[in-house]
Amino acid sequence: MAGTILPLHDRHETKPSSEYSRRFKSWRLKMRRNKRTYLAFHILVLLFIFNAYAKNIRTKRINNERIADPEFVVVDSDPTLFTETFSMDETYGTSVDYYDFNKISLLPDRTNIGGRLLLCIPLRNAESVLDMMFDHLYNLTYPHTLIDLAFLVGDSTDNTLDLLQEQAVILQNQWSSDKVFNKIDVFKHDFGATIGQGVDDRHGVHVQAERRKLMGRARNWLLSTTLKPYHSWVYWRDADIERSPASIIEDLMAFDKDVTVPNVWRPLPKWLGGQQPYDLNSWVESSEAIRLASTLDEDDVIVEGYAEYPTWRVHLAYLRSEEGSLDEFINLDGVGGVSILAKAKVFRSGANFPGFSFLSHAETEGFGKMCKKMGMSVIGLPHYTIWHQYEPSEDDLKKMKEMKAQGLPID
Ligand SMILES: Nc1nc2c(ncn2[C@@H]2O[C@H](COP(=O)(O)OP(=O)(O)OP(=O)(O)O)[C@@H](O)[C@H]2O)c(=O)[nH]1
Ligand SMILES: [Mg+2]
Repeated sequence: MAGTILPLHDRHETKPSSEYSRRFKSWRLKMRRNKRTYLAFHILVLLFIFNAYAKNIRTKRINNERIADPEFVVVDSDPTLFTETFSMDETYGTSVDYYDFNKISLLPDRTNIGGRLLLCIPLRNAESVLDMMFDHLYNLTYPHTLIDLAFLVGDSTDNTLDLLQEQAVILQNQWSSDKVFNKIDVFKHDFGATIGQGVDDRHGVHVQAERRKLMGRARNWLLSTTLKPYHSWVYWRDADIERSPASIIEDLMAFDKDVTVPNVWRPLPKWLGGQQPYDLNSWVESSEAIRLASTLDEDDVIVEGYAEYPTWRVHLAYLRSEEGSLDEFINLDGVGGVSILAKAKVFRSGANFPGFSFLSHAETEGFGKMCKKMGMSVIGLPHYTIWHQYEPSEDDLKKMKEMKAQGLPID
C-alpha cells in the first residue's frame, strides 16, 4: 500500500499531544494575537539571555582573580577582610572559599608585618629535644592564634611520634588560652633516611649530599601539604635549638625581606672554648666556589664547612660580634635551615628546597640560591644569634672520660 504523504502542519499533528502542549499552543496563539503581550514576552526573553551572559562574565573575572600573579601578592595581616566563604549546605559543610589576592596587593598602606604564619618543624629521632622544643614554642611571643604548627616526623626509630602527639595535645588543652596555637598538624612520612642521626654519623662529609637531598624532599612535602592561602609567612625551625629569643618571629619579620635567617652558634664546654660559630650553611657566594662548582658532576652537591670543598666563602656565623647591632643585615646566597623566616609568596612563586643538585647545592643552600636567582631578597643577621644545642662527638666523649679520670673539670 502506498504511503500517504501528509502536509507539513498535519505531520505535526500526528505527534501525540499532551494536555500541557495543547495548553501551551493555545496560549501562544492568543499571545500572538495580542501584539503588546507578544512584545513584552520577547523583551523578557532578551533580559534573561543578557543576565545569563553577564553572570558568565562575572564568573570568568573571579577565576582570573584566583590565578593572580603571586609575585605581586602581599597577604594582609587580616586575611578575613578579603576572604569570603559561601556555604552551600551547612549540613555537609560544603563551601566555596574565595580569596581576593589582587585586592590585598593593591592596598597601599598596609605592610607585610603580622599575618598568619605556618611554622614547620621536621623531626627525626628527636625525643631527647622535644621538651626543649615545646618550651620554646610555648614561650613564643608572636600571637599563637596566628600560628599553625606543622610537624613532620620521618624515619624515626625512637618514641618521637608518640611523645610529640602527647605534648601537642597537652599544649592545646591548657588553661592559658593565649598559649594555644590556632592549629597543630602532626604528619608521619618516612623518606627512607638510613644515615644514623647520631652526631658523628650525620656529620661525615660523604653522607652530606644524600642527607641534604632527602631533607629537601621532606621539607617540600611538609610545605606543600600544609601551606594555605591565608598564610602570610612560613617559619622553618629545627627541633634542636637550645636558646632563642621568644620574640624571634616578630624580630625577623621586622626586616620585611623575602627570606631572613639569624646567626646560629652553639655553646661548648669551657675546655672546648665555651662557644663556637655553628651553622656554616649561611654564606655569601665566592668566585672560588663558582669555579669549584664548574668542575663537579651535574648531580654533585657542594657541602659547606668541609675541607673537601674549599669554597672560601664568607660565612654569616663568623661575622658575629657581641657589640654588633641587632639591626645589621647582609645579603646571603646560601642559607642554613635551623631557623628560616620566609614570606609565603616565596613558596607560592615556586621556590623550594631542591631534593637534587640545583646549581651544585641542595636543600636550604639550594633554596637560598634559587631565591636569589628568582630576584628575591635573602638576608642574614650577623649579630642576632640563636644557639644550637651541643652534642658531644665520639672524640669529645673520649677526651672527657680521660679528663674525668685525671680529675679535671669537664663542664
Ligand atoms: N622528618 C625528618 N626530619 C629530619 C630528618 N633528618 C633530620 N631531621 C630533623 O630536621 C632538623 C634538622 O636536622 P639535624 O639533623 O639537626 O641537621 P642540621 O641541624 O642541619 O645539622 P646538624 O644539627 O649540624 O647535624 C631536626 O629537627 C631533625 O630532627 C629526616 O630524615 N626526616
Ligand atoms: Mg641540628
